[in-house]
Amino acid sequence: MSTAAMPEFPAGFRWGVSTSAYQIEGGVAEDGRGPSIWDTFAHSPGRIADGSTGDVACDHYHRHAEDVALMAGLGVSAYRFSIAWPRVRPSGDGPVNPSGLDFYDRLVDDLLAHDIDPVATLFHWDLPQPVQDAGGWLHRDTAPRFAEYADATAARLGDRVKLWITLNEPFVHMTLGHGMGVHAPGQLLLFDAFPVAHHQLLGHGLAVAALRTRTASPVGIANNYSPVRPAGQSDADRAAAAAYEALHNRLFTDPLLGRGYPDFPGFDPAVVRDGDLAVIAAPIDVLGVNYYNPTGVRAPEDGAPLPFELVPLDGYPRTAFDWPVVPDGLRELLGWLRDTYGDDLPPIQVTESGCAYDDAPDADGRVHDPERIAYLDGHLRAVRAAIDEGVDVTGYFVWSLLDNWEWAEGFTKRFGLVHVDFDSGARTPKSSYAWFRDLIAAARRTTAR
Ligand code: IFM
Repeated sequence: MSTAAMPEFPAGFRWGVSTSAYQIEGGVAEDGRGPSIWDTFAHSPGRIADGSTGDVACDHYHRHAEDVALMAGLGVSAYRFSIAWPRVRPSGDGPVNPSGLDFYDRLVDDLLAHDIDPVATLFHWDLPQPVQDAGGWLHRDTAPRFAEYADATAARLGDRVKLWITLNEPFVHMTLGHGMGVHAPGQLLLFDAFPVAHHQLLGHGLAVAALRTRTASPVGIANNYSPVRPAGQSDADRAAAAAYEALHNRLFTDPLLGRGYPDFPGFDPAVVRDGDLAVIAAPIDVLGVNYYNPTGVRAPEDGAPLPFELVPLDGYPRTAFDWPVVPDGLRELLGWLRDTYGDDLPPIQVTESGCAYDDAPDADGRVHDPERIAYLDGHLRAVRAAIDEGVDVTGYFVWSLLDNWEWAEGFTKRFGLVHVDFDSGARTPKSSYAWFRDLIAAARRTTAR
């Protein structure tokens, strides 16, 4: 970790933390919430590493006031949470459930009372099970259903949410959920999962239009990106890297920013109807960027089903997820976005950045996580360097406020600034929490000068 002072950030830079509904809320059967695909998946034997579910998770549904107090203690200016579609419209297309919205109404008011901007994500993978039963994102009708849910949510919260994010990481939901079957809904369709990309994007575009009628707040989407590193300089390795870049980094961003779909082997344009691309390219105010690590890629063996093969990137420290820690990859990525999309690129907020380590309380009950401090320090310096290089980055959200339920990994991966005892629910701020608190306080002092 650098010993140099953290460089100053621009005035108004948004300091935040991120979470998502199914990963922290629990309360899955309360106040009219219906089942989501993640309830179904987590309760299916063999799907989750430790056999756990999100039934209770961090019990945030009941402990939200304590969690907002933790955020206030941290001094963040924004909190990015997600709204559970199955709380708001449990059947997907039936009546809106006002009790479900009550929960978010209280949360938003509490955040505002603590001077924290509510940043709401509308879809972080917890599709109502009835929508899945009707075809889910493979089916075009899910797009207007999503826009109706967005409309109902913004009708209630549109006057107070300060930034709307339509979808979180639609690439991950397509590939892990529908291509490879390791996330809900557990489908193993490989390239036949592409309609999931198009229908999510169509849902995004329709939701943007709905949100614009309900709120004057900015609207965006959160994509995850990974700078692609070819294993060698051969034409074959470079072609493989370009194919992976089209899939991971451009499939969801080219059409959003008005460029249509990139060329990608296997992409079936038959699902794209006249007018869809214009809906998808509705102007957005913010591009959310989730970054964790770069990806190494080489040419596949002859006859392999994919046009690339992923290879480990050696020579870097690794997180508990075995992900390489490459802070400069974030600077590289932000520059790539600026160079690739130029004037079409809206201002960026880094909507997720963080790391998992096996953090545990010591004999005194304190949780020391120096690796996370080094990780965040490095990634914030990378953001600052990108700003110096001319990229318009206006915020940074740590993933995550709390240790939480990490999807197929269950409770085995801890990403929080705050340790959570998953038996008792007790929260213990880690040393990274104090570090981030002090960093925000110092940034506020310098930008207030
Ligand atoms: O926990 C996830 C989050 O839900 C989406 N982005 C990546 C995080 C870490 O895996």
